[in-house]
Amino acid sequence: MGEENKIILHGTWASLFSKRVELALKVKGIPYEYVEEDLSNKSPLLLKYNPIHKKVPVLVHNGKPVSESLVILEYIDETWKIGSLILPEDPHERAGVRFWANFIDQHVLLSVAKIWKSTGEEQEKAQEEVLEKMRILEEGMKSTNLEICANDLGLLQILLLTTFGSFKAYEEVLGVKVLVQENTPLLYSCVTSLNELPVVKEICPPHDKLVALLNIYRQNAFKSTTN
Ligand SMILES: N[C@@H](CCC(=O)N[C@@H](CS)C(=O)NCC(=O)O)C(=O)O
Repeated sequence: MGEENKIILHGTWASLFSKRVELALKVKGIPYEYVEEDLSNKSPLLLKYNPIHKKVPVLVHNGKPVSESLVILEYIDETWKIGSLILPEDPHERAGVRFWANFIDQHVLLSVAKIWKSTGEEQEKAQEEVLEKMRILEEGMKSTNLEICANDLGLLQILLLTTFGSFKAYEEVLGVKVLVQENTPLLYSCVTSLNELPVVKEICPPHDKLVALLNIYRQNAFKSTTN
């Protein structure tokens, strides 16, 4: 890929949304330049490329920006017809994958965020909410015959991995489990086996570095709800 195909990703190393895009680019074998953003001091380029949300990730393809991780993943799939597909070809299957991707992106993540902002009984309630949504997800994926555990990294695998791949670090910081084998055996085995793929190991942040940062997030998230 030459200058006519210059790809730059603005992200941050611990962002699950940035990791979605990194994983998709790696799965497709697309070379890219990576710009690490400091979210406490966003670069003028990030503000220029994503003036509405001012968030990472932003993919810049030949100078043209694309924002919002799910939009970027579809853009990558449609632009580079190489490697494995992120979304299935069949329109009905695509619709099913998009439905569950939105469920993870909106409902599951919302409940996970509640765990970060609570303690004690409130946190237990939030954990049960996550576990319930995971059960719905597992049943839904089974009944729509979506191959969640295939070794190809499609959209749902990418979302599951980036949401729950670092579940051990989450548990260490939060003190409660977010991915429980007895609750959702299929999702648990899917995430743990995909975690072993070399391409996934490449983008995984080191456990101790992540735990240190998540501890800060946890303190800040908790502080902002008690102030
Ligand atoms: N819906 C967005 C979420 C992106 C997002 O929340 N990015 C965070 C980092 S994890 C961010 O840039 N936050 C900066 C801010 O809120 O100012 C996506 O899917 O790309």
